[in-house]
Amino acid sequence: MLDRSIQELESSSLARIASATTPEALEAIRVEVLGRKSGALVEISKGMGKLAPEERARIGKLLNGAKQNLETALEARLQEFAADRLARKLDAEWVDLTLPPPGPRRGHLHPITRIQREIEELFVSLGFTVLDGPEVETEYHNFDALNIPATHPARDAQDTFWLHGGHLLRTHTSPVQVRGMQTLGPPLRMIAPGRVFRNESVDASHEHTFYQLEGMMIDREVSVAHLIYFMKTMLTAIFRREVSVRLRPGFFPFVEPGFELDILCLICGGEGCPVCKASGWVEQLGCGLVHPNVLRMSGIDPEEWNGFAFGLGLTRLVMMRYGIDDIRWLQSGDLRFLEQF
Ligand code: 2U9
Repeated sequence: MLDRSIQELESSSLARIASATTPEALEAIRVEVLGRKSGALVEISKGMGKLAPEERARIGKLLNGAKQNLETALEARLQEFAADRLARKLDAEWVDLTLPPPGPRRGHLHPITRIQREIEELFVSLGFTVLDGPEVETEYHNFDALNIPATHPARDAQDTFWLHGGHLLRTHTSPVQVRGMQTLGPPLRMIAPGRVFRNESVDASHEHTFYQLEGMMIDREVSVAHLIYFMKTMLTAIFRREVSVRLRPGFFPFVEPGFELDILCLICGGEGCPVCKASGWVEQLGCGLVHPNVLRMSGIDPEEWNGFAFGLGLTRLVMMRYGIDDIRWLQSGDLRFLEQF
């Protein structure tokens, strides 16, 4: 008699456990069936008193077996609920980890900043100081001190943003170097990266605001050989491979002799291609030995000291490295463009 009621209770409880839909429903079954005080199993066990000892042992075993199975079934069903809840939670909270994280997106260094920092690190490792200076300059520091007299065409050509009061927006970073010569004095090694301004009509290869990097070394007995060594070292670092350079005569009021420096075309190896306009060489920068007038005007005796100087368009370098065909992208602020870097 007790056996059957135990088996019936067990099988009906197992069925109810299997069809329970909430942890609360399970808990109710557990209390009702396994409850210590008034659980169904306990009720049955109360009937064991009047049984023969061997019968009591047998029923006792049945009861424990039923109790074990029911507790196991309850625990397993609870685990299913937990797994189900987690699966729903994962579903609800699934995020495409390939998507950028919500909230502020990770910033990017602007390609110009990236290349400027590379060149700065290189020159600092070569004992150069990185100088900065005012973007609003005096006519003296931007022109006169650079041996560019008032009448000199370079002054006009360099369409300058003149400001009230005779100041101007610097057209090159050379005035920074003039200030460097005045404050640091020889011997000196310095570079001056930064923004420069030219009142030019904007198109795919001209901007009114662009970035330059100029540099110079003043010491005793500085020769063109020193100039070539430092330019080769810099360009090899920038293009991350050995470069061949050549100098061509070039005129700049602030250097004598002045040169245009070319590198052997990295695309065609000198054979001739559209990049080098079939010349095999690509112009990189202007340079030369600092004009004695420039040294003298900044208090440096050209009889005792001399030096080399160079200037390159950082913006142009970035366009070459990343194959950017329109200069206007660089100051467009267009995230689609900037996020590529
Ligand atoms: C001082 C003395 C000499 C810097 C120089 C160049 C030649 C040059 C251009 C390169 C591309 C400007 O951005 S660009 O258009 N610059 O070609 N710059 S020598 O000579 C100096 C500078 C400062 C005191």
